[in-house]
Amino acid sequence: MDLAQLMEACNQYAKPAGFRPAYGTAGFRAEASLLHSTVFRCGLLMAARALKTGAATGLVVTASHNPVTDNGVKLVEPTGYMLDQSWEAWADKLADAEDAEALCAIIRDLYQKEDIPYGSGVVMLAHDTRPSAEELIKAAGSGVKALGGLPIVCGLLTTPQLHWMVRHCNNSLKHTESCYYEEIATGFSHLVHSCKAKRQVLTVDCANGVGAEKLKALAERLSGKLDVTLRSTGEGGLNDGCGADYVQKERRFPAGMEDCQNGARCASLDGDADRLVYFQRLPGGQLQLLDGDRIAVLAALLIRDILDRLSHDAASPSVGIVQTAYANGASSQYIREQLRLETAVTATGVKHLHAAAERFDIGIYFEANGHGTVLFRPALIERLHKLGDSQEAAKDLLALLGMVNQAVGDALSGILLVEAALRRRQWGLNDWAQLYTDLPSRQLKVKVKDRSVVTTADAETRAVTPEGLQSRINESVRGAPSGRAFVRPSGTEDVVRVYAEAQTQQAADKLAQQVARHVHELAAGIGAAP
Ligand code: G16
Repeated sequence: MDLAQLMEACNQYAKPAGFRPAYGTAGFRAEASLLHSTVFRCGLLMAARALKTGAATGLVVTASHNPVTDNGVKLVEPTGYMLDQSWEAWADKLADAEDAEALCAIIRDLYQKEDIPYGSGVVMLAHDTRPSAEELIKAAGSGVKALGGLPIVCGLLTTPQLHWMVRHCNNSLKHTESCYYEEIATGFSHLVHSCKAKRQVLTVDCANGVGAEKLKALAERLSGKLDVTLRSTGEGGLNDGCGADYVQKERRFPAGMEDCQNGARCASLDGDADRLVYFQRLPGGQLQLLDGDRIAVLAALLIRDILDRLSHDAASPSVGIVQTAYANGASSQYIREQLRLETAVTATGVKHLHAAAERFDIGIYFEANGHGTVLFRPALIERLHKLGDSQEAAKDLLALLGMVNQAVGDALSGILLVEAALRRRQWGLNDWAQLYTDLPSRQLKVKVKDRSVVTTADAETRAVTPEGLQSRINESVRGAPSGRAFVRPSGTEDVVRVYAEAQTQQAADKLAQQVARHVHELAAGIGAAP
């Protein structure tokens, strides 16, 4: 490490006065113009992480579901997973260092405490469609180079594509973008090759993000096996009145799809294509949402259908579903009572769900917002390869393994998962929707002076501070039939989130509003009370 060179580079990316970046649910996010120093420092961090692990790491410049004026950075482990949580504190320290001198001192400390060897770490860089990406990618590259590392600029990609590439690169597998399409498309083609179900057109709201171009490429690779019509492909604002977050939270038809016909099969991606929700118009005109909870249930049914045909000497592979407190109570009940599968509940954030899903041979994890995937344990993969010579069911599971992104939730591979599962059962959206009825729910956001005053415990189901908030929530919940509510500070937006569900929509709305008022009152809300 050349200290003089490092100091000079650090001086070029000064932190804006008063800016206090903090690693959140999935990395750093803020208004784009504030982020140059943060992204530069993440370049430093990931170059160091590459040296520590002796493998390539990754960095994606994206603010996912946030507005186009924001940006952010997601950090990728050599496994393709999110940055190891034990390093989040280093990310925070680096990002928050006041000046170049303080920054260099933290780097020295990092090298010493983590016993980092000197050398040149490889960091793969990608970005979404935000106009601020170009400058921020330059900052990330400068950070990597300032530690003597090698930035590999992969260009415009979905976040899950970069995660997939880093994982494949470190496993010495082909890891180009076209190999990504090839692998997930091959798995899909295998799973649907003998399906008799009539194919249905899927209309996809691409949130005016990177997913439009990449889904088009995937559909071309599948030449006619997947019929998609793309909307919000870039003509409007990113995530503006469209996208998975909008559809899931607002329960409204996204821009450009207000005219979708009753029963037409529709889906929404988010800005970096790591979330997926399905929806349709009901005869009464309302939007029916098929969210991440339902994708998890559908994936479990597909896996159960295949496992029922697998004969083997050893114990049946364990299958489990991981959710968060946002999971609709009806979905959790269905998983426990009808599917009879083990469940686990974690705090929000793929990093938490992913770790919990690794405890099963086949771990399905999905957040209600549509972020998730299906993980296979390495020992099971080995067994399946042995059984695959003689058994179709093992071949099917291996095809599923290739089709679903093992690194992180991926909306493109998620579409293939849903379409394959529906086609193999000869199901339409109604069959899927009829598995259970969601409890009515409502989500609200409350702006407060400092969201960090709200802290939680028990997988975010209990507010620890501010004092008195949880007892007020309990009191409100008692007044709502089948009521449940919780609050938590967002890790991607400057708000406190409120979730409520109850037996009727009116009761859920009322409960959410009451809880939002408690937050506003006890956590120094900004503006008028909700
Ligand atoms: C990110 C995370 C998700 C999380 C979401 C919302 O999604 O990857 O795991 O559910 O943020 O987090 P919060 O409620 O803390 O704002 P994305 O799609 O925005 O990257």
